[in-house]
Amino acid sequence: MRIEREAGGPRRAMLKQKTALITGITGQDGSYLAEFLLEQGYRVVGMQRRSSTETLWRIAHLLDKIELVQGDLLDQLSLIEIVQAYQPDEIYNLAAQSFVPTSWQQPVLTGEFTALGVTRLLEAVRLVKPDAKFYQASSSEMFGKVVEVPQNERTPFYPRSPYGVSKVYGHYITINYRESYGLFAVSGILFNHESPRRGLEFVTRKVTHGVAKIKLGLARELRLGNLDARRDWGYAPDYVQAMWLMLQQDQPDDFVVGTGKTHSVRQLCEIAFGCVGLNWEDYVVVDPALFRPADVDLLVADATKARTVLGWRPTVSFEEMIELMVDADLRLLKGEDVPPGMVAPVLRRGI
Ligand code: NAP
Ligand code: F7E
Repeated sequence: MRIEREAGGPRRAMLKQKTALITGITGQDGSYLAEFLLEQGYRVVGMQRRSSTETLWRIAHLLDKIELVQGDLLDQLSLIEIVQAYQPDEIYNLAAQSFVPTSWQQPVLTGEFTALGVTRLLEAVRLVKPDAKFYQASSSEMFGKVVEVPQNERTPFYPRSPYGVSKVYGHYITINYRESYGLFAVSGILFNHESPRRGLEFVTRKVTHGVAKIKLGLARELRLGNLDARRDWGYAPDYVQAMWLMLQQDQPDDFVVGTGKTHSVRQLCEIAFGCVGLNWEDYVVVDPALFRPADVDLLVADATKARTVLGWRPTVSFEEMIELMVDADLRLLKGEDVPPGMVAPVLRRGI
């Protein structure tokens, strides 16, 4: 929180609370960002799309501290009305169709959410609150079939999925609104980041949850696709701090955020099964149905700029993160206390 002093001295000192709007607050990153911004003293407003089923489990522990408002990246007017009503100082656009395989099954919808949704939100900012600072959740998937190793802010893009293509659009439209209208709009090119709140379909959580099920006798095998794919995997709570730091700079700029270390899915399995004293080769089954039409083989970040300009550094190693995820999944499946924001209603019923 910033204390602003007015003319008249400290007696007239005024505490000005900043308002942050988060789209995608029900997702992994939205939940951690909301926690972080509350700790900084922000008023946090989360945009939630209408659903007939429960999507609030990651933020259930925050519901009395944040404000939720219904809106959808597909609906221009809802975005304009939300920006008008809350007059946010900072806007974090985290909402997206974020699962890469789904982007081949629903490429048009992915483009509507993940690409054009960014323009709709930027239009709302331009028309209603052009002095708001805007963060766009860009992705290392934009580097795709990488043309250099490691990847930094100057590395050319070569996306390999409709998701990656949509994120390239979101990245460039953010820069275009900055250059066309002078908006404080930044693009954070974040490499994969994970946590116990990660969706079960993403490979780290699929593996840690699968390991826990096998250890507890609830499953006998774990079916996976491409074990050779390599990713730069970091810990999600570290990454939401980088988002915030980007909006605290004097000038808007784009940053790559990652650990600089890469591991294969095979190594992920070795480490995760090792956490419970099992040999991954006894349980992992390679299923050709889980291979992607085009995959990203190798990602590794050169986050020098984030380190030097933002002072950002990862605090949790890959091995520590996988261990804490396996531990959290074991607790979840045993019905013990779990970290906040982890218990999906469907899992609570043991399905
Ligand atoms: P996530 O867990 O999949 O969350 C996505 C969020 O977007 C959910 O809150 C979802 O709401 C919301 N959403 C989807 N479509 C929407 C729509 N049409 N209107 C409004 N909200 C909508 O994703 P995440 O891992 O937190 O990632 C956050 C952002 O960072 C995403 O844009 C993702 O593409 C990007 N990113 C992620 C990573 C990573 O490794 N996690 C890396 C780079 C970039 P529901 O709850 O209703 O589904
Ligand atoms: O896959 C391989 C798969 O789905 C990682 C999103 O947050 O990060 C995420 O995208 C790798 C791929 O993440 C399985 O082929 C093998 O090479 O966990 P993932 P992702 O596709 O990298 C980026 C930065 C984002 O922006 C996205 O929103 O793992 N893999 N076997 C598998 N992947 C899955 N999901 N399931 C498998 O069984």
